[in-house]
Amino acid sequence: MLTRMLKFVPQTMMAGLFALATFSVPALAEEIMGQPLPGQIGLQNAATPIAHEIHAVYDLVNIIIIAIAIFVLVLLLFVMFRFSEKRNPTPSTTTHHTLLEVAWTVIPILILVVIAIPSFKLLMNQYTYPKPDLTIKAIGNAWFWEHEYPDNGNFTVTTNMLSEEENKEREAKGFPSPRLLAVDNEIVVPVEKVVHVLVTSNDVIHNWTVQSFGSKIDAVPGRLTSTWFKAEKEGVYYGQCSELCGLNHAFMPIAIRVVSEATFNEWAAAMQAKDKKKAKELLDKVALEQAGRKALAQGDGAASAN
Ligand SMILES: [Cu+2]
Repeated sequence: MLTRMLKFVPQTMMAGLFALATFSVPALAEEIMGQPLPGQIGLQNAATPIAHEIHAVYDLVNIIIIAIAIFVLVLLLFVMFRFSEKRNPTPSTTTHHTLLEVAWTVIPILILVVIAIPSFKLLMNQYTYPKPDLTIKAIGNAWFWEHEYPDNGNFTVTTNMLSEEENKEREAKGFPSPRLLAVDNEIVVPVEKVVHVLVTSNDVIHNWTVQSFGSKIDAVPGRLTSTWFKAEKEGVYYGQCSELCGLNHAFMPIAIRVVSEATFNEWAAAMQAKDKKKAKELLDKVALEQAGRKALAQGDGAASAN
């Protein structure tokens, strides 16, 4: 808890200052979607309507926080200067000021109302599930994820994180393979479709989190929780278990490959037919295509598509 708070405080402050300075993420970051970037401050890029809304609320609250902090600081400095013993040797004995007391009660209430309105709207939207195009079931295990596809013949994708050596091997073959995020078996969903995720656990409490989707929900043994997302762009989106669950808590990433509907159907058919080789080949092809697009957009030409 303490380390969490220690980490959280400077990050929020930095992000706040950053938001004040620019109100956006650098243009380069725009193209890399679902993973953290070196030196990044602020939130990971939004890739769903809910994530966009989270960003809007985050920005609004940050602006209010910074404005209040500056106001209080200026007020303190003013009081220290104007009412120091030297400049104000005989202090006033005033103890009440009705108008001022009403103001410092009513203004904070109004500020809270301004925060509450978009915040409640966001909460409502997060828990209002549009009709699903696809439902998957995420099962947390110590320490890996399983995802079942009941709509497509009930096959299961079991996901384990790649080791350092496996990462290097993948990189050598031209696949982007971010450390602590890349996995052996990605889960696949179609782009621009509403996906419901039913979440549970086999052992202890885990948490199914994908930052760019604005999805974060506890995976509780014996219970079914849920979240939903509608990915706006093709690509790969990474998340992590976000409930301290034990020894390898930090090493059970979630990797979601968002693809066209046709590619999804092809992948799902191969998985259903237990043709794992074909499914894997298809995903490798898509991964290279998507990485190539990303590399071109960055203008560094290192597409490495072979
Ligand atoms: Cu976990």
